[in-house]
Amino acid sequence: MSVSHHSWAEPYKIKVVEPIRMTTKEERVAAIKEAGYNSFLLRADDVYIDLLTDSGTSAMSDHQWAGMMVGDEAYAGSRSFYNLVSAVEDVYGYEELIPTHQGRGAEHILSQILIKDGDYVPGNMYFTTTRFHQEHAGGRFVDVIVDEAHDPASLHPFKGNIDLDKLRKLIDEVGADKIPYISVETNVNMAGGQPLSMANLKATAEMCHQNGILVMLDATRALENAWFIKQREAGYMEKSVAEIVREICSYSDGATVSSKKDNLVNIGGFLALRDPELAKAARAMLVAFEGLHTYGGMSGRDMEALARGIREMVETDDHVHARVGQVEYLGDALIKAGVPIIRPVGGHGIFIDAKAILPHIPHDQFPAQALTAALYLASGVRGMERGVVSAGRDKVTGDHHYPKLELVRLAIPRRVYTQAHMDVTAEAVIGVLEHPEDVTGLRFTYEPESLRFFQARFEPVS
Ligand code: PLI
Repeated sequence: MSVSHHSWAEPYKIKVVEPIRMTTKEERVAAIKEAGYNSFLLRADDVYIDLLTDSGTSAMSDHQWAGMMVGDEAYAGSRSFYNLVSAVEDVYGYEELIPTHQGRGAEHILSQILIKDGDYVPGNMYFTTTRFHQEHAGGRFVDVIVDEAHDPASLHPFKGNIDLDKLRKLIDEVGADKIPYISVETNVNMAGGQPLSMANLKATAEMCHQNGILVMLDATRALENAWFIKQREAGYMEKSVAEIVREICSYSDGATVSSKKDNLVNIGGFLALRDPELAKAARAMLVAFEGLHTYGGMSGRDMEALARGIREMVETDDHVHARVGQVEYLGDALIKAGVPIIRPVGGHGIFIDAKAILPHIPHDQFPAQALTAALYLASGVRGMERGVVSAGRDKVTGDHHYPKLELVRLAIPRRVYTQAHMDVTAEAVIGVLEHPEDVTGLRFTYEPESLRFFQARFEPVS
């Protein structure tokens, strides 16, 4: 599918290293039990290759680290804040910046200022914290992603697309005045890091704006989405990812961003808007829940590193080429070995189809949670469940949401691991698949009420 003309290599060399340690089988047996079979509850010291998340786990550049030293810690009017404002304006094209401690801080504020009790918020598949804040504000999330997104084997090049018929139907059913905005995620995380096309985004924005509905991006992984548009959509091959990111944002009225991903920092995020009145309402929330409007939830050095990370990610196309190239390298190794993973390979990680591997484990015994624990036990590689545990319960009926996708995610941190680490990871996954019948289902011993996947505890079903 790639149309690139040359093979990739990392456009950097390594200046600092951090030792990692392989554990023994006995240590891992004790660690996973102690963690209640939840990879979120493992200590990082007990992990060999950490693919829990690509969030906040990037390696910063020397230029970003230098920025940490010259960050301006003024409470009000920090120079680093203004550097961040101009980076967001130059790269994303939004004029109003509301800095937050991370993505969910921005989601909280956006949901509170726009959603009224009883409103509907359509989106291209849910994300955990995004949907939480929409529901917390009294809204109801409605999935309007294309059907192909729910099919691990579909090779559709834009599985993140909005299904315009589903959106039209929702507008007809509930009325546009009950839909404050559509939440459009770039490179949809829960679908496997799958992009939406520029044409689809444009058509979605037209339908929404004709009906007075705002378009709010979750632009957390807009860079990776831009790379796939460049590879797969007619007319974009000669454009830079910088131009494509700008065009993606041009169709929207604002965006929430978790800067812990594309933006190459370990903490931070922002809400960006066009409408100054809406920005005023957001800043009123900001000072109550995050901090003064010129730092929000970040220190000056965090804002300085972020401003530099935003510019760095689009400085050349080589960065994102190597980033997505490394993910594809792991994906290709697994596909070659016959491991069922979401295809096409996504932007930020590999998503293993646990239901296909563990047909003997019923859905309510959490196949993906069980496979995540088994992979850790066998190899020290840490992934994350993205299935029924992550999906939580229906607010109204109290039943589990049963997503069609029951996945183990191996998310690849940016600029952190080498190709050899990818080889070892592939070997680990292939090893577990030699005896899938050894993996048993799990049941809750503790189930938190909301965002349960973070802190839930389990035990094996005997
Ligand atoms: O973790 P935060 O609060 O900075 O960002 C929340 C968030 C919002 N949108 C999307 C698409 C995300 O992927 C996201 C966080 N993702 C995490 C933590 C992950 O492991 O994928």
